[in-house]
Amino acid sequence: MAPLELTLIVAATRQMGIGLNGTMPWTGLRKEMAYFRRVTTRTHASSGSPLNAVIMGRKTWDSIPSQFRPLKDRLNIVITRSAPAQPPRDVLATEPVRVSTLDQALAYARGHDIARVFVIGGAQIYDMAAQKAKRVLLTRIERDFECDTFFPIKLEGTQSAGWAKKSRDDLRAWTGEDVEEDGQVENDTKYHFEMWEREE
Ligand code: FOL
Repeated sequence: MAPLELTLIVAATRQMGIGLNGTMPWTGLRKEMAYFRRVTTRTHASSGSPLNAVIMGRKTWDSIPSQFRPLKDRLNIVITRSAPAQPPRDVLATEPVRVSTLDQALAYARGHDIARVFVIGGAQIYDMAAQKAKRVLLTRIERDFECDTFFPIKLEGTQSAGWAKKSRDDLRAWTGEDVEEDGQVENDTKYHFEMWEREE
C-alpha cells in the first residue's frame, strides 16, 4: 500500500494572507470555492478508494457555513483539543471525526481506505502539516485584502525554498481541472490556480 501523500489546499493573497477575524478575507469567489469542492471531492480511478479526506482545525470547521458541513462526499477530520479519547469506529454523515493531533488524523485516514488526503487549514494546522506535505494547491489571489492569518510556506516565482511550481499540464493531470493559463476574474478579483511540489 502506497503511503498517503499530504496535499495542502489554500487560497491566499500575494502576502500569503488567508483569513481575517475567523473567516476568509474575501467574499463571492464562488468559482474558486467550486474548484475547492471539486478538487477535494474527486477521486481517481487508479487509487481504487471511493473517498478523499479533508483534515482541518477546529476554527476552520467553525468557519464553514453550517449547511455545508461536514463537507459532503469527503471524510471530514477535525483536529481539536476536545477530541474524545477514542475516535468513533463508524463515521456519522452528520458529524466530523474529532482527533487531537495531526498524526492521529493521518492514522485515521490510513485505516479507512482513503484515496487522497487534503489539509484545508487554517494557519495552525498548515504549520503542523507543512513539514510533511508533498504538494500545495495554491490559489493565488492577486488583490490585497486585510488579513490577520497567513499561510506558512513562501511560494514565489517558480522555485522557492525547496518547492517547485508545476506546469498547468501537471496540475490538470493531478487535479483533473483544466485551468485558464491567464487566471480568472471573479468579483473584481483576479486569481490563478497553481500546484507546487516539494523538490526531491
Ligand atoms: N482552498 C481554496 N482554494 N479555497 C478556499 O476557499 C479554501 N477554503 C478553505 C480551505 N482551503 C481552501 C477553508 N474554508 C467551505 C467553506 C470554507 C472553507 C472551506 C470550504 C465550504 O463551504 N465548502 C463547500 C462549498 C460549497 C459551495 O460550492 O459553495 C464544499 O462542499 O466544499
